[in-house]
Amino acid sequence: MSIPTRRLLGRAALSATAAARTGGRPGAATAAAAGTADGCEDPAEDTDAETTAAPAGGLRFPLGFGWGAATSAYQIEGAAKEDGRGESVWDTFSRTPGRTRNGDTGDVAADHYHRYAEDLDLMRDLGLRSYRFSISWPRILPDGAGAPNQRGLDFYRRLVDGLHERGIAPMATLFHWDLPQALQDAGGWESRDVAHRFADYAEIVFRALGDRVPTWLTINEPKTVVQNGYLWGHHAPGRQDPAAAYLVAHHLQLAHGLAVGALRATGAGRIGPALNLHPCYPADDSAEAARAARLYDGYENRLYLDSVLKGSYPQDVLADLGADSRMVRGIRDGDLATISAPVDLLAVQYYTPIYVTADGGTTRRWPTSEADWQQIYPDGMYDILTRVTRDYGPIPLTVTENGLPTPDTLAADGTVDDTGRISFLRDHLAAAHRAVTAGVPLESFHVWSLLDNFEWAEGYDQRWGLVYVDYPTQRRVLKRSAHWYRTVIADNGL
Ligand code: GCO
Repeated sequence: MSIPTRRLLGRAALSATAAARTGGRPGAATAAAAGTADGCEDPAEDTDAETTAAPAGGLRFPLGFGWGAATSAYQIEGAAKEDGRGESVWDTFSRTPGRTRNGDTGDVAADHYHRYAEDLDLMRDLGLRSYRFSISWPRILPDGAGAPNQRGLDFYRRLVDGLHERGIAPMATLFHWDLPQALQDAGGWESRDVAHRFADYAEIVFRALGDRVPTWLTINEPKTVVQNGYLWGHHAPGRQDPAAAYLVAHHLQLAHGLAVGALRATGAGRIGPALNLHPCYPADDSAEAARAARLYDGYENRLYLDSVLKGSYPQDVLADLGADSRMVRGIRDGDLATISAPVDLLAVQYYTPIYVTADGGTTRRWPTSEADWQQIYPDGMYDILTRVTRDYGPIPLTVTENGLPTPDTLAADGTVDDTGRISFLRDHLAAAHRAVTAGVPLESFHVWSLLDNFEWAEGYDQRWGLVYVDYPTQRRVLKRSAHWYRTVIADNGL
C-alpha cells in the first residue's frame, strides 16, 4: 500500500540542495503523460503565472463575496474544564508528555471562550462578512452521548447572535478533530457506531442553532485525521496503524453523509464537507512519476471528493488498499449512497502542492514557510479550484482555509509587521480571482486564521493569525496583514 504524506515531510527534505535538485516546472512531456483527465494537475497548463505572482491591482471579486476568517474550537477557546465541557482526544493527546511542542495544550489557548465578545468586535472592525468557527462536540455532549449540555449550546448561541448583530454570517464546522474522549474509549473512528453518534450530535446542534446558522460544514479535513492521527501518529489519537487509518476514512465519510441526512430531516441551512485538497504533480517527466502522482492524488483528493460527489471510491485506491483491507471490508451496501447525499457546497482548504517522484515519494519545488510541510505555490490554488469545477461540476465553492505561519513579534511601538503574510494572501487571492474569472463558482474566502492559536502538535510556536495574541496577557493586536485585509474587504478586491 502506498502511504501518502501530509505535513509530514522530514526537515531534511527542506534543504536547499533538495530544492535545487528539483527546481523548475515539469515539462510538456510530463503534462502530456499526466494529463488532467486522470486527475493529476498540470501546472504547465497554467500560463498566467505573472498575474498570480505580482497582481497589479484591479482584481474585483463578485458582488457580495464572502470575505472571512476561520478558527476552530480547540485551537482558540480554552476553558477546557468549564461549563460542563467533557474531555476530548486532543485534551488527552496534548497532555501526554512528548506529544506537542513545549508540552503545550489547548487548556487556555486564546481564551476565546471568555473573550468572544472582544473577538467579535475585532471581526466587525476588520469588516468580515463571514466567520468560520467550529463547535466543540465535548462541550455539547461531554460523554459523547446522552442529554446535551445546555451551557455548551448557550455559548454558541451567544456567539452566533453576536455575529448576526455585527452583520457577519456564521459558518459552523461540526467536527474539527476534538472527538469526545468517551467516544475514543469506545473505539473512536475505527468504530462504525461513532459515525452514528456524530449524526446524533449534529441533529442536536441543528435543532439548537439551525435557525441562526445558514451554512454548516461537517468534518474538517478527514484526510488529516486519517494521515496524521492514524498513519503517522502526529495528531490525536496518535496511532500508527495503516489498516485502521482507511477504515477511519470510511467512517468519517459515512459520518459526513449521515450528518447531511440529519440536516435535511431538520430542514435548516446549507451543508457540505471541508476538504484540504492538494494538487499532486509528477516530479519529473517519467511515466512512473505520472502513475505515482495519479495514485497519490487518489489518496489525497479523490478518496474524499469522489465518495461525496460521485458516490464511489476511486478504484485505483481501493485496488491499492486491497480487497482484504479493513476499509474495503468495512464498506456496507448503501454506505456510498449515504455518503453521496447531495451537498449544497464544497469547502476547499488549500495550503500546498505535492510533487510525487517515480518511486511514490515526494519532493519539493517551492519555498516553504515555518510549517515545513508547506510549499508556497499560489498557482496551486488556481489549479485545485478549477480542477474541482472541471471534474465535479459547478458546485458552489468556498475557500475555508488558506494562510501560513510567519515569525511575528510584537514591536515596542505596538505593531506586528507580517509582510510575508500579506504577499502570501495577495498571491493566493489573485489565483482565486483568476479561477473565478475562469468560471469557478467561488463564493467566499476565509483566511486561516483570525487569531494566533494552538497549532496542534506545534503548540503555540507557529503564528497563523491576522491578529497577534500576546499569550501572557491575552491582548489582541491587529497585525499589518489585518489592516491590509480590511482594505481588501472594503474594496472587494486587490
Ligand atoms: C488544518 C486545520 C487547521 C490548522 C491549519 C494550519 O488544516 O490542519 O484545519 O486547524 O491549524 O490548517 O495548519
